[in-house]
Amino acid sequence: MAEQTDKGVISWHPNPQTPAYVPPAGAVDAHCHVFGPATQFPFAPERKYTPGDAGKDMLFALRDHLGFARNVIVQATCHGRDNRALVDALRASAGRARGVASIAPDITDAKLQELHDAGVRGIRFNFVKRLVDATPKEVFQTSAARVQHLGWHIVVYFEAADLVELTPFLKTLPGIIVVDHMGRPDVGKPLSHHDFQAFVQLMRDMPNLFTKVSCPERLTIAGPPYEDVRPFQAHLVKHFPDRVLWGTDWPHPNMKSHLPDDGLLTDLIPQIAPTAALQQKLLVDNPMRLYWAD
Ligand code: 0GY
Repeated sequence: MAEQTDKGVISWHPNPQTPAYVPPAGAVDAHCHVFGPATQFPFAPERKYTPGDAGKDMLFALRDHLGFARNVIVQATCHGRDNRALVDALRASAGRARGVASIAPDITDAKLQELHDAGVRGIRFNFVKRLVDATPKEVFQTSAARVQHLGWHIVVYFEAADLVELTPFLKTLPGIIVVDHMGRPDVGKPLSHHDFQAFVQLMRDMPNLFTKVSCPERLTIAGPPYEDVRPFQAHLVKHFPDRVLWGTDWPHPNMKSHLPDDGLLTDLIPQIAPTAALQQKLLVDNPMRLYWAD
């Protein structure tokens, strides 16, 4: 269970197992966050949750423990559009981390360039209502246009129930679009259910769409080892091997049911990407193309 401390909620496993699975050389954990430390990087006033500190040193130690080479750090909503903790982590990573920021549409070109120089390669649009107040789609479209000259892509986070409404918007976005956590399917419904098939069809229709086969700990109904989520992950890896990414989601914001063990999550990779060739694409080739192309 998550632990409420006087400094915020701890929802990550303090002693993740050492994975038996060894990721390929250069493997990327393409979805993780940093929180604070709050004394140095205060959380945003508009945040919907307050986590405990989970800073860059902890993240880099986890990266090494799990056998990964690189991280993609995604700006978490608890830091709002204040990307300072993210930028600090990127600069401290010696080139081993790249970032996804949250920006305002009127951000200056100089500030965008500063983010780029730090290692930011994308921006995130969040539609999950429990995490953020709604942003008009036109605002997101302006932000998307602002970052095209930098070659950045767009990360989108939404719930499965919102896919139909969001599809026309997604089709207007320029460049590469990465959907977090497989569009959050309801894993209580079968793989063949039209909700998940609508997402699969969108992957077919939009060659610029990528997805992260991440967050079984969030999507599961059964609990660890997340067998109910595995068919969804494996299906996407099998059918879209060049457009899938994987990440731990450490430090697992808002997890309440249990503390996810990142070692276990790593050990499950061969079950969703069963061959060395698929693992190489999922963990190395695909994220390197998106985040370390320059
Ligand atoms: C995730 C998922 C969640 C939180 C955030 O930015 C965030 O606060 O993304 C969530 O609560 O589902 O990807 O970390």
